[in-house]
Amino acid sequence: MKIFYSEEHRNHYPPFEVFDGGMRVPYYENPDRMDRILTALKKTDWAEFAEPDDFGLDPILAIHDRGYINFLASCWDEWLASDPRVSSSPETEAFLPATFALRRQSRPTSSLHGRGGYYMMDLSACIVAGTYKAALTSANIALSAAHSSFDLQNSSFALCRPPGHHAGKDYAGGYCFINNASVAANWLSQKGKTALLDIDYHAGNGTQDIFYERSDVLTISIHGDPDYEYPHYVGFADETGKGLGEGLHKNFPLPKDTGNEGYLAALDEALELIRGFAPEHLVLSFGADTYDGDPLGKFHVTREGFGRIGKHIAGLNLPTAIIMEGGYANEALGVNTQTLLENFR
Ligand code: SP5
Ligand code: ZN
Repeated sequence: MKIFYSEEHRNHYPPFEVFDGGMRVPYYENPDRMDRILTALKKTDWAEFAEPDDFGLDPILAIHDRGYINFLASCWDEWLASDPRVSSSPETEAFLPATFALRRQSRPTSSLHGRGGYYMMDLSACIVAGTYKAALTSANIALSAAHSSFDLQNSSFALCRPPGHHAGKDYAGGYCFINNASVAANWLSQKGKTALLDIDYHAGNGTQDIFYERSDVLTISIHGDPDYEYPHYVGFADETGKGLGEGLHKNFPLPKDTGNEGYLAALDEALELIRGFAPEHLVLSFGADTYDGDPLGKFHVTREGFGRIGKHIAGLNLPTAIIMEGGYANEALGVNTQTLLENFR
């Protein structure tokens, strides 16, 4: 299996994020996650690593707002220039706004924080010097996997970092800046009917927003019910698409303590919907944070569960671009990812 990866992500490693209650904690979405996956995959006899190609900004601007991308591009330099405290010790700093545009107030304002609070949804998509380039490279990794899956009509793995599924047209959040899976699915949708299945523990709010009114891409997300879980406001069962996209989005909000059996029951329903849609391509947003031991999740999927999940999805027999999203139990991340991927060889 082709696995697209780049070392560029290492330059995106914010020194902290902020949890509910205002608590600064070490950034959960860290470079070690990639090392764990790399170590596991390098031991297999089927992983074929490749660098991503550079597809330029066009496929990204097909999904994201130009003002938002400009903000990502210049944010760090502006933050550095704005405050002597920041420029004197940049390695302990990250850009984060503390005032947010409530219910999408109508426009960003020109100051850095006036853009920050408009283009961000929370306090965990921290921007540092290497963030923009890492996010662009991550999108190129997803696009490379999509191209490869299309050209070879088989499955490929995009080892993306930072992840993408919480990022919308014009906002960052939940460790995500550019919606890698959406960029890939949008590219594939120009080649043929495409479905996007999101199995990260958290609702794929960004992906949902991006395709909500589109009829050419079926989007499905299986996740912790937003009634108790982040991202709190998106991912409910009654959100089914709008306009031309009505009926082409589906959420499976699941209760706390969902284990293998409960998870697979929802997954099988999702797979039936995908079969009914009859796509030519699948994009799989894969997060391993449904794992039993994940510090940010409340499900109990086991290693064996990831094997079964992979087997059921691979049973669709579709060329699949598998896009890495979350997963924070670093010690188990390599083996869980490998176990899922093994079904797609
Ligand atoms: C890509 C992805 O998986 N992003 C997830 C972002 C989740 N951020 C919010 C975390 C809320 C943590 N709640 C505290 C649980 C500590 N035990
Ligand atoms: Zn997640």
